[in-house]
Amino acid sequence: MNIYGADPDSHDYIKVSTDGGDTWDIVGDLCHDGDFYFPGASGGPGGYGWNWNEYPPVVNLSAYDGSSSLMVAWNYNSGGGDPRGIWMVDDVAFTGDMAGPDTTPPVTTCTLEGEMEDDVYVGNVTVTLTATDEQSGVNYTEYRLNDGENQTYTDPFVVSELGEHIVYYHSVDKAGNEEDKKNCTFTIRQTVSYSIHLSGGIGVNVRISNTGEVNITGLEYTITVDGNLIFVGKEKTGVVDIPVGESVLINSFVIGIGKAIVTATAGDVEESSNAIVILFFVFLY
Ligand SMILES: [Ca+2]
Repeated sequence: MNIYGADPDSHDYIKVSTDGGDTWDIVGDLCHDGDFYFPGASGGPGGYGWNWNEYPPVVNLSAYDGSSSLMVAWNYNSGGGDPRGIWMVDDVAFTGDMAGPDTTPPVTTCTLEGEMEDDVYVGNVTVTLTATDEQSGVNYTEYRLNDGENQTYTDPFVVSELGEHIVYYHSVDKAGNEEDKKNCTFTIRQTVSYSIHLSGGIGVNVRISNTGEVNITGLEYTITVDGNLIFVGKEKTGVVDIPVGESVLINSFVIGIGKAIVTATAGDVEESSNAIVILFFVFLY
């Protein structure tokens, strides 16, 4: 028999350890908990008895279901003015369904809540991670949003930033089984807004300004100069990226003479103007 930290102040506790005796949980207080007093037996406080020979204490250990090992100890104190405590175990019986060691990782699910149009969210998205584990129970759930830091999940969190998002998540149970990493993805709508301004000079000058709240990438544009005597620069196409609050200036070189119509199209926005072209000068009116 081993003696584990016997202490007269903790006498008549039943304790269990899942780590080989390093730490102990109190699962029964035979001295102070009325559930362990036995009317009719002798020797207990207030007329109650502690006759554990006839009335063995029963402790529910279901909270330890799935533990790979379980040690049980009972602290017994001798009476008298100089009590001495020892831990002892005798005639212990385990009953119930023994599930054996927990080797199955938890299962975590990701739930998204928010207002949707088509399959895109149009406002804040609340992310809820729910983990279950059938044996030892969930120890913790960990997640990461996009390129952020790993963090321990405690409560649902809100994502409000526009764009595409990915939440990586997984859980670990109390037996150390680790769930494979999963992820859920969603998009919060990006509202793209921009304006086109035409001006003349040497060639056609088109300024496209990002007036929205998100960066514009891959915006296709077309500049056409439609006239009978336009020899160079009838059409120019390209693709631009425009950060929030910025603009790009595109020059389309022209050689021609006479009246023309200048049209600039970017995405689904179009601006046009009448023009007179004299060699490589363009006058808009
Ligand atoms: Ca498990």
